Amino acid sequence: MTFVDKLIKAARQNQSLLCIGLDPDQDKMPDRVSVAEFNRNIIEATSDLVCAYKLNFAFYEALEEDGMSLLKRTRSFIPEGIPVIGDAKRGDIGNTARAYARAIFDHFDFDATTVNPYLGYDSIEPFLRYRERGIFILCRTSNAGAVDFQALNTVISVNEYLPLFQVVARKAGEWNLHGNIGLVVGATYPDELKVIREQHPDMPLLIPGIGAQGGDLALTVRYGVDRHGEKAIINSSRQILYASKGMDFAQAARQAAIELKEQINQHVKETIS
Ligand code: OMP
Repeated sequence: MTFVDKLIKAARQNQSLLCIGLDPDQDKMPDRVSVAEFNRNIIEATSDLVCAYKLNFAFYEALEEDGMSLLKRTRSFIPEGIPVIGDAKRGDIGNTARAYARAIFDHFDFDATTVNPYLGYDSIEPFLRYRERGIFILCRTSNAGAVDFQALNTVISVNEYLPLFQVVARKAGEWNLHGNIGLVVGATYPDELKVIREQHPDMPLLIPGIGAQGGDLALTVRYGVDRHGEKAIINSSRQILYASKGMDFAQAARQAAIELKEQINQHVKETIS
């Protein structure tokens, strides 16, 4: 089964476009709970409410020598049918990219990953060879500094200019020979999201920035979903994980996930009706 098939199946089964980002931060967790316990409880409390989980490598790497085993253990807590994105944002020369791809797909067995396109095609091609896995290319990121490079006008041909993020989106279409590419677009840039969805009506879009970063949920859904109201993976991490700092953290996360999932579904209904 391909990543997209698995994504659509989980989204339909749970009636959800919500992706929970499992980004563990010990300063925000109850003191007596280990990271493994925290993640396991969050997953058990929310796995019927999501279309995917996303694990950002940074939060595991920061846990020093335990980090990599916690990443693998957390991945193993997630039920079989739910796709898991290893958010590693890799980008390096081909030989190194092959090692990154082996680690993410063979060792950790993630269903999808995120990659940085700055080094060009040969840095991404080793990931694309894994035809059953999803490769999300950073296109328009959610942060304020996204404008530093991504908004710059780029010469395409004589008298033709496009902002760099649109060049990335265009290249992603050309590189998508196996149908396993998706794009990362921040919820904080709805106008750009609209342009990218119009350019790629069928591509899965990973959309972070809802909750702590203040992205607009109504516009994110309206511009992010495909014509069937699918293929938008709407990520929220801190808003769900740290809904409570007390021992009721898992129930609080469940409640926050239910509310967000229902709001998303309401907007989907309005968008496709
Ligand atoms: P919250 O802001 O806590 O919901 O977390 C957002 C998650 O999405 C973090 O893991 C970020 O690293 C990630 N992210 C963004 O916030 N913005 C982007 O443009 C891209 C990503 C990502 O690739 O997931």
